[in-house]
Amino acid sequence: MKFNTKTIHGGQQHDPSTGAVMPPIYQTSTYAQKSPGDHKGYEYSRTANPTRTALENAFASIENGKFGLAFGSGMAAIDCVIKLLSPGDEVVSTNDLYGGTFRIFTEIFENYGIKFHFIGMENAANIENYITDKTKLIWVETPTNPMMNIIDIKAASIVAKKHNVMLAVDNTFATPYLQTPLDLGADIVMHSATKYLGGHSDVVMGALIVKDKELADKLYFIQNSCGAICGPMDSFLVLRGIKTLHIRMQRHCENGTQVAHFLADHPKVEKVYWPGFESHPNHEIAKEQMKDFGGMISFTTKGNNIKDTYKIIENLKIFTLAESLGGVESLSGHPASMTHASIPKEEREKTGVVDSLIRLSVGIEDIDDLLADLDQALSLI
Ligand code: P1T
Repeated sequence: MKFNTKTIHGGQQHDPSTGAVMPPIYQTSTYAQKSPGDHKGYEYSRTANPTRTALENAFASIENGKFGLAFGSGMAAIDCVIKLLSPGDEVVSTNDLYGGTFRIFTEIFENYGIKFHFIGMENAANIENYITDKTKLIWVETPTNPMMNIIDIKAASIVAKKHNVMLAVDNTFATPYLQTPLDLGADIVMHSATKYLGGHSDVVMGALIVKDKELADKLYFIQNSCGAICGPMDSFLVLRGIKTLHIRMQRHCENGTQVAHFLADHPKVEKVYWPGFESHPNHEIAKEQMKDFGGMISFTTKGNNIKDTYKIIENLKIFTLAESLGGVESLSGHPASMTHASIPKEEREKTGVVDSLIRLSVGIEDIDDLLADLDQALSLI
């Protein structure tokens, strides 16, 4: 199946009991057994639930993996990956990443004796310099949140394979519409399914996808043992979201392209971070590993004045000022005080997350309305 068919049919079957085209929301915690162990494949909904299974199969299908796992949030999915490790193990992570990921690494897992090296990965060969005999995992986010840095997944996977360490890729910003990291050599793909996979800003969820059975079994064991699963209603919503992922992403990319160029040409805008520009660092790698450039854009205004920044985000009318991204509606965000507030100022400024940075999640509204909205807000400074 091609991608646009997989989003709708991948891993799906009509409900065996009724023929229902969409899986029912199996709102049940438990399942009748005839005799101990004699059941129809389901025992208890922490372990497995048929609506969640349908979604997990869809995750596996769209990412070209074999096994999918759904969690109660993106953070719960990341938590599951790090629980593969033991005290003393080391992780090499990109230094530009979602603030919550930085927080769980440094404020939760460092307390359990896991060591994290945060490094610039614009040159993936640099990763090798931080690998020791204790390194077990390389953590990549690409494009990164919020600077849209591009990391060469194939090059990172060559380093990972050479040193026999796992490569995990947070594919939240790109989605499998734009790139499939497992095909480029990654071992684990992670998503905040809250974002583009769900697509409608109505659910918080996380996902993991792998190809390897042994790795999948370890992750399922942690998922079941620690219990950070999502419920059947949320599983249904994300499954429904995935069915339109390809058409939504196509429009996000079209609108993103126009917004990025509009901002780049605007006299009050200083810098625009969007991987579609030839001048964007690693643009050539983006062209190689992604199908298009997405609808996430960050920018700064001339003078780097926080008052101007606030004026813009407070006065945008169609772009709602809110955390999160990837829904049908356009959002604006202020990473320094919102999504990346958990990263110390001097750390975030090193990667470009300055006080005047504005992040846009360009939605799928009419492009004329989006450009007019940006124009009126920028005219106020
Ligand atoms: O919010 P949650 O579903 O738990 O996912 C965490 C997460 C992980 N990885 C990336 C790249 C993310 O962007 C996120 C969540 N991000 C936001 C809420 C945000 O506004 O950037």
